[in-house]
Amino acid sequence: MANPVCSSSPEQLCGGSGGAGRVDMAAWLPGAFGSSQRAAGHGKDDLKQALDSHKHCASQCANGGVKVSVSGPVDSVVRQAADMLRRCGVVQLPEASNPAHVDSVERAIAGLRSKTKAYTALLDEVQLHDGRYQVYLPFLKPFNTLDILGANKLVLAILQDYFGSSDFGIDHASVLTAASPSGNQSLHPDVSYFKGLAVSVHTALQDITLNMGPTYFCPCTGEAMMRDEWPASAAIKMAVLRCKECLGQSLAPQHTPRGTVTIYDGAMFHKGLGNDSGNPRHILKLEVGTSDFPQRRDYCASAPPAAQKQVARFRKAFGPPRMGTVVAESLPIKTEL
Ligand SMILES: O=C(O)CCC(=O)C(=O)O
Repeated sequence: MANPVCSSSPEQLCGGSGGAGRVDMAAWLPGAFGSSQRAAGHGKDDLKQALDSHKHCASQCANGGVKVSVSGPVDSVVRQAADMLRRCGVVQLPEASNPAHVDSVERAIAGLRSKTKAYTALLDEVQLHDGRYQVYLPFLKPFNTLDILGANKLVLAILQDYFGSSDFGIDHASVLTAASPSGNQSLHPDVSYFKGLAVSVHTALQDITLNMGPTYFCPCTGEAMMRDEWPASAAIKMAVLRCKECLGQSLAPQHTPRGTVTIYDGAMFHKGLGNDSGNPRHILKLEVGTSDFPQRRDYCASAPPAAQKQVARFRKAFGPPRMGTVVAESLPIKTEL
């Protein structure tokens, strides 16, 4: 039998209580919209307003796009990018990584691939599904600088603005590959908690077209930290999980030029689309979390032991309070796995 939440239009989700195919989400999340009396009476109005505002936000982000040009005064670029990330959950910075830089990243990855034993030890074919895999990067030259991982000064300043007063540090770094063919993933957040705890920084290592299955986003999703906004954002999250589709407009970039840096909050719903282009899609993936969140989340628990060892080295070098940006230069650099 069809799930009543998903067989309802988003309007119906908010519109009724108990009619066929209609679900009163205020009743569905008892107490979420204030006192129980209020939830029974007016909670659905609050939710209707929140859903309208969510849909408006998603349309603005999907139609207006989430790109911020990196040219112009740095302070203004940083502010615009962090604002876009807060508002839409995702921001794209075309040309944040220049062609020469992407060339050097590619050379370094080719070097790693040529060391078959080390590459195989760092390969993870378990955590990413539907034809995707990742190779964790070793904490070795040239991967042991933030710049090569996609966190140049501009990206660091955006992260600093986004995380505000919270400390933040690296979670892990890998190269994600979506082979061709690879399937359409199901929508998921990377972290099942609130916004503002973890972000992904993806650098496109090639021009990514729609048939290469770019990352697809449900803009403006993710649980809010603010007490007033939390119930509605949690209800929307539950509805997306049940419906397996964005409630508002989705965003699938038609073309992501090589060198584009995409930053998104891990609480936002997203998925990799299917790749039937005949070419693999490669992304440099850097994940960053606040304070001890990377340890608590423990994303790498099922990664190969050699990968876990490298992740620990990255976390030690690029940990809180500001991704090791003060101490990184003085660290001894190991040259072997
Ligand atoms: O771009 C993709 O293939 C999706 C990546 C993804 O979902 C993830 O890294 O969590």
